[in-house]
Amino acid sequence: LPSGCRIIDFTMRGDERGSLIALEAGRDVPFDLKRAYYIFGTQEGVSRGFHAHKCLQQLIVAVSGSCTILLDDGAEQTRVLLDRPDRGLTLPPMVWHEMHDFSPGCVLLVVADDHYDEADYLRDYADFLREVERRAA
Ligand code: T46
Repeated sequence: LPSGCRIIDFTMRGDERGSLIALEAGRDVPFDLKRAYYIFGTQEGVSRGFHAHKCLQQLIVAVSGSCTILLDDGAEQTRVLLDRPDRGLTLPPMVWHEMHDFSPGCVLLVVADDHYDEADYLRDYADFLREVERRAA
């Protein structure tokens, strides 16, 4: 996995009624949460993402269904299957990510350490690579 990307297995609060998972800042999620959003109803054959963040830290969970996430730190690409509601993937800044192969009914829950800010996105791959090089210099 790219540096800063981590798989986190959540504690299941299950009983005979079913399951519950809680995401608490500093305990289950390694940053303070300011925002949650969820992605659902993705049309068949559609891919999403295709950007990196300059500063934002996020954690992504397939709470239902599955998809593949491609992670790219500018040097290497890794594919991770998100297919468990009890497992999250941290998405640090400066990792280009693309979500592919959405299963029907896939619901992705994402928590983030800041509010939505379009200025934090690098949506052009060449710009992303330039920023990777600038930060390495
Ligand atoms: C990310 C991946 C995993 C808002 O107005 N507020 C929000 O909090 C978000 C996340 C999006 N938007 C608007 C911006 C666009 O007009 O919703 C629209 C769809 O967003 P976008 O095309 O960026 O969606 P994805 O699925 O490509 O990317 C999203 C997140 O934006 C992004 O931060 O890391 O999921």
